[in-house]
Amino acid sequence: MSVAIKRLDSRPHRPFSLREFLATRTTAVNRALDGFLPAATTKPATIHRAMRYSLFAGGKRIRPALCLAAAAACGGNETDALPLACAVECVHTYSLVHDDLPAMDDDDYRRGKLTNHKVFGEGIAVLAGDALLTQAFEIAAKCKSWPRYSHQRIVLELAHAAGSLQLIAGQVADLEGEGKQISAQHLRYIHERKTSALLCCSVRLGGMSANCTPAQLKALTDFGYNVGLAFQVIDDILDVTQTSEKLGKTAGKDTKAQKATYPAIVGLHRSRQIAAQLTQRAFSSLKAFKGKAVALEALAEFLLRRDR
Ligand code: GRG
Repeated sequence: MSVAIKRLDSRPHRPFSLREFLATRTTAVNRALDGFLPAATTKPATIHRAMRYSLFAGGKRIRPALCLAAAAACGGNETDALPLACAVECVHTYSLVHDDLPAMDDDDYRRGKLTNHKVFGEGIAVLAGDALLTQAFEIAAKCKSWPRYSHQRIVLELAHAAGSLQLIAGQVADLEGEGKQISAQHLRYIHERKTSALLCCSVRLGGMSANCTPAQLKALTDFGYNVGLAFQVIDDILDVTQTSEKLGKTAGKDTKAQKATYPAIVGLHRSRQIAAQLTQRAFSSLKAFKGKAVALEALAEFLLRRDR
C-alpha cells in the first residue's frame, strides 16, 4: 500500500536523478573509504580483512548520501564533506557488526552476506567493530575545520551520536525491552537514539562541512530527526513484510525476539501513516533551503518508499 505525501517541488521535469546521485556518491564514498582503511594485507591482516568485509559488503550508503546532500543544500563542496560521510559509515557499520553478535541480535546474515562473526569468529568480529569505530574518529580527526565549526565541535558531534546517550542508549533500551510491553512513547525514545541520532548527525556534519548558518543547522536537525524516525518505522514494517532474500538479513526477527515495534503496537496501516507524516515534517524543514535541497528531499522520499 502506498501513502500520500506532498513534496515541496512536484514539477514533473525535475533534472535531478536520485539513482545517479546515489550511484556516483556510493562510488566516491567507497573509493575514499578504501583509501582511509589499512590495506587488507596490512599486519595483522585478519582484522583488516574483517573490517573491510563488513564495510564493503554492499550497504546502501544512506548516511553518507545524506551527509553529502546536506553539504550541497548548504552550498558547500561535497569533497569537504566526504571524510565525514566516511566517518559516519564506519560508525554505522561497527554498530551493525556488534548488533549481529550472538550476545546482541544474533544474526547470520547482513547486507546479503554471512555476518562478520560467522566468517571471522566472535573475537575478531568484536575487534573489527571496535576498530571501525576507532577508524571513524581517526578520519574525523584528520578533517579540516570551518570558521563556525572547529575540529573539536566536529569530533564532539560524532562522539555524542555514537555514545551512551544516543546510539548505545538506544541499543540498551532495545535489548532491555525485549519480551516486554512498552509504550509508544518509550518506543519513540528507542528509535530516536538507536536510529535517528546517527542519521541526524550525518546531515548535521554535512551542513557543518559547508560552514552552515545556525538556522540551516536547525533545519537540518529537524530534517534528520524526522527522516531518522521514519527510517526505523519503515525498517520495522519491512521486517514483517519482506523476505530475508530481499532484505539481505533475516526477516521476521523482531516478532521472534518479541521486540516492540510500530507494526506490533499500532498495526501496519497506522505505521505507514506515521512514516508518511514524519517524512512530510522532514520536507517542511527543507523550505529553509529555497530549492537547494533537492537531493535531501529525494532521499527522504526514497527512504519512505524503499523495499529493502
Ligand atoms: C556498542 C556493543 C555495542 C553495540 C552497538 C548501537 C548498536 C550496537 C546497534 C544499533 C544497530 C541497529 C540495528 C540500528 C538500527 C538502524 C538500522 C535500521 C540499521 C540498518 O541500516 P541500513 O538499512 O543498513 O541503512 P545498510 O546495510 O544498508 O547500511
